[in-house]
Amino acid sequence: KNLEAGADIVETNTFNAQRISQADYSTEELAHEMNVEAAKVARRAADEVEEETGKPRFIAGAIGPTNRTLSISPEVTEPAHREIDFDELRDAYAEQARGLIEGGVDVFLIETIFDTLNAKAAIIACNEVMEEMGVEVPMIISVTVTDQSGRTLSGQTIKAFWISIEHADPLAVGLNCSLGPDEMRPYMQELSEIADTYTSCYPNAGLPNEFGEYDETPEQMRDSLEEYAEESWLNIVGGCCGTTPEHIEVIGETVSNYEPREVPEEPIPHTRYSGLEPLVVRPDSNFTMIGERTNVMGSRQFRGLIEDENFQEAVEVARDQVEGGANILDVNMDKGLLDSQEAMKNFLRIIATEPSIAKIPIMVDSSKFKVIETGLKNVQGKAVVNSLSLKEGEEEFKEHARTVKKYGAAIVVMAFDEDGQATSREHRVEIARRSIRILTEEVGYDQKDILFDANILTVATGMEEHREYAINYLEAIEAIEEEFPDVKTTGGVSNISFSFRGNPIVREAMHSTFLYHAMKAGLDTAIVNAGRLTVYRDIEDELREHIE
Ligand code: THG
Repeated sequence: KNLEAGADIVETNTFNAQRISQADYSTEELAHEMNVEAAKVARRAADEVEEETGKPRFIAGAIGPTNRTLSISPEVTEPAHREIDFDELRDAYAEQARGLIEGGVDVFLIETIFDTLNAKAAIIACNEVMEEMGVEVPMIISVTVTDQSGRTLSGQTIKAFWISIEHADPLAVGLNCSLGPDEMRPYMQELSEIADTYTSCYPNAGLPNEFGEYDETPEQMRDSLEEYAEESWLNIVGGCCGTTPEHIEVIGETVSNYEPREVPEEPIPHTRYSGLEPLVVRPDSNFTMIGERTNVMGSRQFRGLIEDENFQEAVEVARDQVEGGANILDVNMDKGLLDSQEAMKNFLRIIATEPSIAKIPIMVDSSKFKVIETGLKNVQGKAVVNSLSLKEGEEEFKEHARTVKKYGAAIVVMAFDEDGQATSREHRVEIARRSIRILTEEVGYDQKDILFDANILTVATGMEEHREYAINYLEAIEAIEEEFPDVKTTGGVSNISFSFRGNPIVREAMHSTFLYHAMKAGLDTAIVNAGRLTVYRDIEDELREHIE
């Protein structure tokens, strides 16, 4: 009936046809079959109407959010608890995607997204299944906002949502379900401005009434959606809960009088990350500060709290970094006896439930790739991985970078290679050149998603060969910024002063002096103790001269 009403695309009736939702009815073993059969039913109808009318019809495999969420704890007293984990969800989605492909869908429709981490699991599942089956099926990714805050249920803004999933390179991104067409207006406008792909919108027929029914008539809904078409915000339009073939017919007739939206080219041409909120690094943005203290190797206090599993106090360390001006939060759990994977998972889950912290993007810091991947499975936004390098050779570097890319994260690359840590200016720049070439040409990374760390090494150790470490770093930064303007440069500033441990006045003066010169050399971001940097001009002259 929807096809006869003029729909070009119909959805399969598979919104909850994965084993997680089906477990509520003990029908989880039927999940695969449900998807195959649902796709076949839709396929048959679409093919019939296509034949009758001579107009091509498509079927979209509906992949719902499931009834579990990866970013929210159902237990108020246990913020690290989740009803499900990333791998379980990904596997359930994969089973569904396999069935949908077997049944013959033309496109995946990952829809009604209320938690972006669930959506990331679905995206990875679809990509893995396509690779396994040797087919390509485009994706439409459709989010839902729950109230007038314009955020998803798990707290992300629309822009942060887009930044978190744009790596999927979807055929279209859009909004569905939600409030009803009037309330969706500002969010649809925003999405259409920032997405460099097609946009879609299929609202409910208004808000449900006290009986859970939807009252908006076809004409009412058409009037709202006609405005969207007039404003050129849409490429794909339709109806969700409460809409009937009549709604579809009326909407279709009206919007066909308008030109579809033109896809903008690179609407956000800058480096971008996200937490619950977006972080777009424009040329005129302030310097990007990365908070270093949520690092068990970098803070005795934080390590003690994590070892004692005093997560409540550990969260305060994170909050302190954010309040001190951190734009990104570095999290590192690499400590001998600690179960680093478990600690990374738990801490990231807990801070995910603290909006004042979760608003900023996370830097997942570990020297163990397993811990990095665990981190990526527990962040909703577009994260930064810290770090990869050529230390173990090109093959491992590429393999790890490919994995990180699946999660849509940016990468810090350290100036390390098979010969070890680069200390000369030339070696640092050569590693930058080689790693950036591999990431962009062989792995498909955008330069904007690479951060290069040319190694801030400790000076004033008394060792002759350490004398030029700082100047070599600054010169390397200048050269890398010149050659790769889109790549971001970074570094751990507090490393410079380890030789003055126990002398915080000198250390803090060294940090801000070094940062002052590094910023002049073009440094874009730095890992620092946010909130504890002295102002360069306030440093006593004699001390500053010695440092310089
Ligand atoms: N590059 C990249 N990542 C990094 C580093 C880098 N991550 C870790 C580190 N280096 C940056 N972070 C810190 C954090 C803390 C300190 C130094 C660097 C520090 N801590 C005091 C100390 O060790 O003396 C801790 C004192 C205390 O216990 O409170 O100096 O270079 N990509």
